[in-house]
Amino acid sequence: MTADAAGFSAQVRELLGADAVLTAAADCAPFLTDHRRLYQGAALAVALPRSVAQVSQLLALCHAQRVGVVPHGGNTGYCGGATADESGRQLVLSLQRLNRIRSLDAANYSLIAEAGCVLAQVQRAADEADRCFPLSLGSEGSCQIGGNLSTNAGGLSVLRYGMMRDLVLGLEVVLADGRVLPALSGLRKDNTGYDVRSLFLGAEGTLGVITAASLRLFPKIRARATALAAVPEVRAAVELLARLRDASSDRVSSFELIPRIGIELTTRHIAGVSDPLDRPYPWYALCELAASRAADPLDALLEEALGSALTEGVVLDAAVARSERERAALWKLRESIPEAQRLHGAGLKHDVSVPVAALAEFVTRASQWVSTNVPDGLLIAYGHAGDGNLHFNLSAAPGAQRERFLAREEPVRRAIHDLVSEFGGSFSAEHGIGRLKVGELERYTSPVELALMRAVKRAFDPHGIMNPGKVLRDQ
Ligand code: 2HG
Ligand code: ZN
Repeated sequence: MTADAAGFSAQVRELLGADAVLTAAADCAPFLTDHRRLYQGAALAVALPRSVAQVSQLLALCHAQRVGVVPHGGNTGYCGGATADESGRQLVLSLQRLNRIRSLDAANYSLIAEAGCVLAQVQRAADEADRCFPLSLGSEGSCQIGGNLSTNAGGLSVLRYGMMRDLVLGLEVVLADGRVLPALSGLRKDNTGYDVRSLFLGAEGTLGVITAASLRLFPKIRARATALAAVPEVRAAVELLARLRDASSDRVSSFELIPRIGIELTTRHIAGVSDPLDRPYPWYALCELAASRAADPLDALLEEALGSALTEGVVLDAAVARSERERAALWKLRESIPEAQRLHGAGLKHDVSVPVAALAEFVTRASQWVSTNVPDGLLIAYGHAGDGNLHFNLSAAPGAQRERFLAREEPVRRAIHDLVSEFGGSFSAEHGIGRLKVGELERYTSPVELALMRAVKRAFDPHGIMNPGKVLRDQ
């Protein structure tokens, strides 16, 4: 650490207390690399404030000294949004000690959670009050609410409840200069000018640090019906989704597309995963209906809808979960795909969305491009088909040379994202921009929108100290 860096750390220590500032390399290491190990950063220190007042004092100090601040949650992001750069001149600000559920108002169907609360903790608090907080992600046991808000997280029940943005009633944010924006309203209606709060959602900590949020709750789910339906093609999956929405009075809570290779990889690499059907099919849809009324006959509705789809060739076969254990097994199969892909070896990820009605044509055209241009690649396209969001990922095919395969990253990304853009889609449906997709944002966003984003950034963070280099490049 340089003398100057040591001086800064000493000031931070004075503000927060010695036990809230990490500087030793081994202590800082877990905060300096991202979940996918794409980036390796360095930092002046890692600060672990315990209160909003401490976050405010810390930002005022960083603002005065022009020190870049990198907010850090559960570190489960896919785009390096929480990793400091390599300069060693930024401060990592972990929110993990701000982890209280401040209040829960069952009658208002809302709760206030601090940014460092783990998502599962919020789900549990809601459940204990006979309510449901519906955001659901593979990483819910470790991701934090602040990160969910800052990346506008999506996940497995967006179809029914929306993205994190849709689940927010109010926010408390510490601004770049240390001022606190107290906007923790629990109101559902509040038409009072610009929606300033919404700018922090999805901003990935580039406009301020979210310290708490007032979140929407829903009736507790007491009935569920879940099935894995085999379908001949993506078009049939989209047709099945429409039928299920119709037949269930729109009670479809998840609809996840899984390709055959997804079943092969998970059954091969993940202990306890098995194929519930007795022969292979090209595609599958994991469908779930959910209702708050325990007596709702969801199983019957699902079976009836699957039965008629089977008769008409929309569905080829289906496994309906008969117990909570069987349901968990179906979800394990789906949720293990990213881990199975990681264990399989080198991978290229694309988190794309297109209008749901265009999914089938997009998959056909993008798959054709991959098979012609990436013969050593294995396409693993899966995900939230109900939202038009696919993880259009590639892995190295058996026998492929790893380095050669990975060297194609840029042209593959370009071709897939260009095609997505042709379909009016998004190159980042739910994983955000972070550091990884800054160039993509510049390429695919209209100059007018980019200019507005830059103006917002300047207005909120005139000295560019908030998560520098994320979302927007330094100007
Ligand atoms: C999922 O839906 C996650 O499982 C991860 O968003 C996607 O690994 C991926 O590409
Ligand atoms: Zn996903």
